[in-house]
Amino acid sequence: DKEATRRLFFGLEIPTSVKQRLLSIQQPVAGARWQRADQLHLTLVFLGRVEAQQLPAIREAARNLPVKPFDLTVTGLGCFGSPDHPRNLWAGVQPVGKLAEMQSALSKRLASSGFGQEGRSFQPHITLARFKRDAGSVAELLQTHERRHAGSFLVGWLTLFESLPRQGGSVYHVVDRFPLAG
Ligand code: 2AM
Repeated sequence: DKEATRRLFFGLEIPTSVKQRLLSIQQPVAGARWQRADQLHLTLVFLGRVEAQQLPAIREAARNLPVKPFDLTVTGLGCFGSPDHPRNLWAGVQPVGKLAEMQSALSKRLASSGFGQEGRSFQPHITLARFKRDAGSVAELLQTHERRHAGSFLVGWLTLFESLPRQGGSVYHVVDRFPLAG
């Protein structure tokens, strides 16, 4: 029953100052659906549709993750698809190693509680725009901004988000926050 499930994922919230710098690269590209400030986030683990009764186990898995808080820099631009046929335009982060460690610790906890994920490798990214099938090129935009820094922030917690489909793009609500305990 769809009504009884929620579409959930774990990720990072992005500070407002970083969001503002990310949004400032927006420019008209045919077929682009730019994300609004309130939609910007970084996904760590996508859970998909989850039943209410599974929530306690999910919360438990995220509690006291043995990872030390660390600084993350939002830098660089890339796309999924190709620059001339983009599907997703995103900002990258550095260092990826620390974040991958956190993602892997969380994944393992979730897996041992029975929440297996697909075997996709972790490609940390902050989606800035999504594109229709016959969208315009982002080659020039990528060239202009490929090394752009959007600021740094301290990653001190992970966030459980709910994704609500809405006209004009999904809306993301914070369900809960889990401080890192390393
Ligand atoms: P995206 O921005 O690259 O599309 C909510 O939908 C978040 O979960 C988005 O950040 C989205 O990534 C990500 N997401 C959606 N479906 C996913 C999937 N099957 N596997 C991994 N991440 C997914």
